Amino acid sequence: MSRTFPLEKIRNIGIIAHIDAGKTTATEMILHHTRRTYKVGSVDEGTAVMDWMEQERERGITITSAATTCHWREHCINIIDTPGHVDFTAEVERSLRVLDGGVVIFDGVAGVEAQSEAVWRQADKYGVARICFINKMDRIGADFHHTVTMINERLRIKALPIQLPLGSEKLFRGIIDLVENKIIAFPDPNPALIEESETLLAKHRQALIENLAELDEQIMLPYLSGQDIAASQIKAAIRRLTISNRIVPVLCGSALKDRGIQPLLDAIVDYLPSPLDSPPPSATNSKSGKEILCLASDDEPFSALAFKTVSDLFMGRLVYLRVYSGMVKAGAQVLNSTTGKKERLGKLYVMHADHREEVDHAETGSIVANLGLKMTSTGDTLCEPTRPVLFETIRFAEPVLSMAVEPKSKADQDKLDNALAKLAVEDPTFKIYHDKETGQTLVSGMGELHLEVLMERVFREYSVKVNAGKPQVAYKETITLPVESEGRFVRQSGGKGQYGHVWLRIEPGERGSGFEFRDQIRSGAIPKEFIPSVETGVKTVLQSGGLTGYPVIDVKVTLYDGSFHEVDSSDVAFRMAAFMAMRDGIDKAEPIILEPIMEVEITTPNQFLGDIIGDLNSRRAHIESIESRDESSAVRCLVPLAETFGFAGDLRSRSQGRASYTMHFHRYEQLPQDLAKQIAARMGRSR
Ligand SMILES: Nc1nc2c(ncn2[C@@H]2O[C@H](COP(=O)(O)OP(=O)(O)OP(=O)(O)O)[C@@H](O)[C@H]2O)c(=O)[nH]1
Ligand SMILES: [Mg+2]
Repeated sequence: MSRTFPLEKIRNIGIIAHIDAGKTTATEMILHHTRRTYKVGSVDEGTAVMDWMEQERERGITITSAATTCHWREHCINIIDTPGHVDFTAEVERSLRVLDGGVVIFDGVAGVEAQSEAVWRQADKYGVARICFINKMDRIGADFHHTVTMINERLRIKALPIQLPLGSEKLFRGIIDLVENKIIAFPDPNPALIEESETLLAKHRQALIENLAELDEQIMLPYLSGQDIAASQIKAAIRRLTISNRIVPVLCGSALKDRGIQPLLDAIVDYLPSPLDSPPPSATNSKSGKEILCLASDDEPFSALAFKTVSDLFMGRLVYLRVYSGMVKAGAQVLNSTTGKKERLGKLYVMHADHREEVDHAETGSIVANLGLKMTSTGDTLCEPTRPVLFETIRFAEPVLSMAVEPKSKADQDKLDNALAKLAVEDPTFKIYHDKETGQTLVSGMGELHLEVLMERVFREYSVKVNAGKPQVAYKETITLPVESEGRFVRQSGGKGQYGHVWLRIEPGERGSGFEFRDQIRSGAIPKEFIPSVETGVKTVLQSGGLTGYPVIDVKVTLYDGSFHEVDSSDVAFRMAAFMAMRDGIDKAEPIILEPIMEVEITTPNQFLGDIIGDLNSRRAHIESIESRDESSAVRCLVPLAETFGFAGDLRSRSQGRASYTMHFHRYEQLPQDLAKQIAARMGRSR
């Protein structure tokens, strides 16, 4: 097996941004220029190749991240186009986890919008190197410099323009390339503009070199000694600084008008990292727990992370993999080190949105899909059985909204359960609960659009008509006091008895930390084989909830003591003992109810501002900032999700339809006492 492309010529990149910034339009243009497609796909006409799903084409938005591969200047670029709508944040999370670089797209009129900031933080978490593309320079109100300032201020990164727009709006006539020291004029350039741009070029190129000299020694030395600095030296410095996340180069253009796309492709190749430039992912030996250095090389043993699964009604289950080391052949046997089970890889494919191109092997740095893995889920590591390496799994946000669903026809209950289960496997932010007391099926997700899209899929893909209740806030519980709690499950009724006994330390975790389980049994007080059952018992209680029945989150549980019986101990007995210890423990640990708080950003003409602020105040909003620019203002605030129902309609009527807003999940916070009491009274269950 030999490589088609040397590793240093691979780029794994994501296109990320706020909704409607132009990610899919830019990706379609990239596919066109790299001759992957001959006809340019259009979001507006419902022909975008990357937005292949029926609902994406009808709604004109991206819902699911789509992968594709193209070639530019003898490099192989694997691209994932992600959705911008906040409800589909899991698609961005899983993509960023496996990518080396990102192209962040901004709408040149709106600048840095709320969701751009959110995806920026997600990329920070994974250390993904980025370049910025200020899009829509053809639109009225487009302002390159204002957007650069916003990137510097809001995203707290040094944004370094390596291009300037030549004119803007209707007069967007070209791009000034500060690195190559040239002007790229579009057809029909304006001579006066070109003349003016020569002065701009000289001034801003000097500023670029000064900025680089401050940050990079290899530019500083020739700069101080007054030497000329070649474009190749500038490029090398920008590459070093981008890969180490010290700057972001900023480019501009108009994806819709096909302006600036080729320079963008050049920048992807020139400045974004290859798999060799990215630090090896943190990995441990799944048997010994010791750290492993997993180098990006075909000569290393195979390792890969499963980051997405898709159920195809006809084909079966596709599992997307990012290969971190080694090579693997289709059909090979691999170890799933997360589950500890061996599995056989079926066929391997390179994906092009929903089209597959079969390949016989996958090499280091590649992104492929597999058909044949039955027991591998998102976040699992696959590897060569002789080197059982385990990568960190992917953490997804907790769903914030839930609603009751039932089939329109009772006969469809099994079909509905099956459809929901399949969708929940694909989407880790979509969860299903069966409420034993009411017999209802509850589904929860990231927002109204998320749940609506999924219920539509249940109908279109699984042919089940669904009655859905009104979306409700998905409250959570957590604890506020550390406690120690004992659980003993001992039964002696003739024959073989039951014996399980645990001591748990239950502590509050940081907000957003989820659940952590630690095993501190050292002296063999409980045999190793029963520890997973203790964890299962703990999780059961967290799922079924504390005082109100809402799931308990942000808890650290340590198993530190207990005892066992040679004959009577069993998995069930330890699960029950853990269950009892947790139930008691949570009661003693002063549980509280948490509610989801949303970050809302509203843009409104100034004359409606007062009225809108009044409305926000009545919704328990906390106003963080109000920024005014020309005739309009941008309000950023935090509002409990429970108070946002009907907000869209109110905003429309208070502003004659001229205000707009975006909203995304911020964090869980304690519900005020009076409201908590009401909910506890409504939901409280007797034990
Ligand atoms: N004027 C102008 N409109 C653009 C440009 N790029 C994209 N658009 C338009 O902006 C809208 C959104 O474009 P998309 O490419 O779907 O944006 P997206 O970022 O993929 O959106 P999501 O995937 O839903 O987050 C479409 O109507 C495009 O035609 C541009 O450069 N100029
Ligand atoms: Mg899109």
